This record gives sequence, structure tokens and C-alpha cells, in this order.
Amino acid sequence: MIGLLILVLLCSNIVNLSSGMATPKCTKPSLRREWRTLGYDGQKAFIDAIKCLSHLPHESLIPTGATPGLPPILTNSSLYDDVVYVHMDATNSAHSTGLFLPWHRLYLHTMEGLLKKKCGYKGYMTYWDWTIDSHNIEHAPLFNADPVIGFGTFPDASTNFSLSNGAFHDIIRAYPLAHHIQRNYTLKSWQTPLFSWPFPLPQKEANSTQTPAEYVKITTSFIGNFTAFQYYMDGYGLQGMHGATHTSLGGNIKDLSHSPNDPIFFLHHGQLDRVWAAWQAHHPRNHNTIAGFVVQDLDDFDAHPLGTGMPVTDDTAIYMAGIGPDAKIHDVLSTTGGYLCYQYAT
Ligand SMILES: [Cu+2]
Repeated sequence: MIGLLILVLLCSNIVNLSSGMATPKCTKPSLRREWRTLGYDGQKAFIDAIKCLSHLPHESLIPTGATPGLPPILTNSSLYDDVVYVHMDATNSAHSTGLFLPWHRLYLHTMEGLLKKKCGYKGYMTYWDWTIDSHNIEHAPLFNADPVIGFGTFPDASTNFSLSNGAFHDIIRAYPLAHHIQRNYTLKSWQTPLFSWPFPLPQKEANSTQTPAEYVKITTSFIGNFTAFQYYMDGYGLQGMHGATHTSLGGNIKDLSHSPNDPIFFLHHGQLDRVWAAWQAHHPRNHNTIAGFVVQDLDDFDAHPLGTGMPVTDDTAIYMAGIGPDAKIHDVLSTTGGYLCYQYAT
């Protein structure tokens, strides 16, 4: 009887009924591991693959046009720059809308595919569990000067906040203008407005959102309420754990549009994806739930933290603008549903 039940469960996974396409089974999910558990060789492999992508030439892109005012595509840029451009293209559609978490989940998956396909990377995407370092983010171990495995220490005004050590200091990024990767740590990162309004809690310290207690709170609260969950991640007045890391690390990753210029972006969003996966796993009512709308409303964010306009559904498309296949929200709701096949190690 139990054997039959397992067989039925397995078979129900083979064909994705809503799209009619055969979806591969996920029998052996890959493990996404925290940066510091990769060890020297694992860290070197990931960083080498990021550098490889940064030196491969541009390929074709298909912008969605959802974010007006984008700079033109630079054909003498790198494949990594293409990945950045796809995020720029999704600035409005995939932030503070119902597409935020599904879009970034597919984006990380697409990046993983590029690292493997184009650069022979054998490992998996990794993440930075900033809760471990929340007492002292600026001196977290991954921000070290090692030329092989270091993300670089925080630069200062003497280099105009361009990285001066670590593995990425000599890389040129193309967007919005050719530059070296910049970073500038600021604990009270919400004192300067980023939007048309001042942050409501300018004295709030970014790392207060990055603590182990905050991780437990967000992953165990808001049962069945995707809207409340995502709103907590973005935070009242956009001063939550998502923005905290972007704004406090500063420089490139602080920019809403071209934040992936700094490879630490992928480790931060790995952590946010892990938070989503942990929340999903916490309660059956969280598993397959999605909410929100397709149009961003940053002018009235707290009234519409997940946007306005048409609601997103399981069938809403997620665009990768040419760097990888598009998908639908239902494809990425589970990390082990078959379209995706990974789990977080812890
Ligand atoms: Cu983003």
C-alpha cells in the first residue's frame, strides 16, 4: 500500500499537467551549501567560474521592455554583463511585485546553468548566510583580500570605493558605464533616500534585520500568507532584510537595477531564496502559495508592497530575456518539483 502510494506520488511528478510538457523527476536534489562550507577548492571553483563568465563575450539578449529607460545593449560587453542586463531589464517587473521571489529563483537557476554550461563549473549555487555574521557584517570572512577566494575587503574613498583586492578587483563591468566593482559599507544605510521619499526609520541599523532571530521569525511566521511573508522580507518602508544587504554593502549592489555587477549579489539572493524555501517547508499551507501583482508601486510601497494591477497566478510567465529559458511561476514554486531540483543543505 505504501509502495503504491509512493509510486502514485512519483508518477504524478513526471508530467506537468498545466503545461502539458514532460517535467523531469527530481529524485536526487543537488545541495546548495553555505559559502564557508565549500572549502578552498569549492570557493575557488565558483569564483573561477564567475571570472570565466566575466571574460566570455556578449550573446544575444531579448529585453522585455518592462523597464523603460534602459541603456542600449553593449555588444562589446561580457556574458556576465548580459546577466546583469537581464536584471536591469527586470528592475520594475521583478521587485516589490508578485514576481520578486519566483523571478529571482529562476534567475539564480539560470546563472547556475550558465556557469556550468559555459564555464565547466561542477559545483552548485552557493549562498551567504549573513545571520552568522550579523554582529559584524563588514568583517564577515568572505570579504577578504585573498586573490583566489576573496570577495575583497571593503574599499574606501582613496579608490573611489572600487575593490582594490580579492578575486574581482581587476574585472571591468560594462553597465551602466565601464567601471570596476564598487562597495561601500554603511551600517545606517537608510539615512540617504533611494526613492522619491525618505526612509521612515533612518536610524535603523541594517544588521538588525540580518540576525538569527529574524531568520527564525520570517521562516516560521505568516503561515499561508505569502503577501505578509514577502512584505516582511522587503520590510516596512523597504527597510527589511532584502534591502538591508543591498544598501549596507553599498556601491554596485546598492543599485536597484545593476546590483548583480557585484557577484556577492548571487550569494545574498541565494540566502533570500533559502529563506523562501525554509518558509515554504515550514507549513503545508506555504508550499504552493503565491500572491501579489504585476505592476510595481514604489511611490506607495507600504500600501502596495507586492505591487498593483493584475494579480500573478501559477501561469504568470517569468522572463530571462534570452540568457536562458523563460518559465512560469508554477515551475519554480518548489525547488524539488522537477523543473528545479535542489535543496539547501541547512
Ligand atoms: Cu533583484
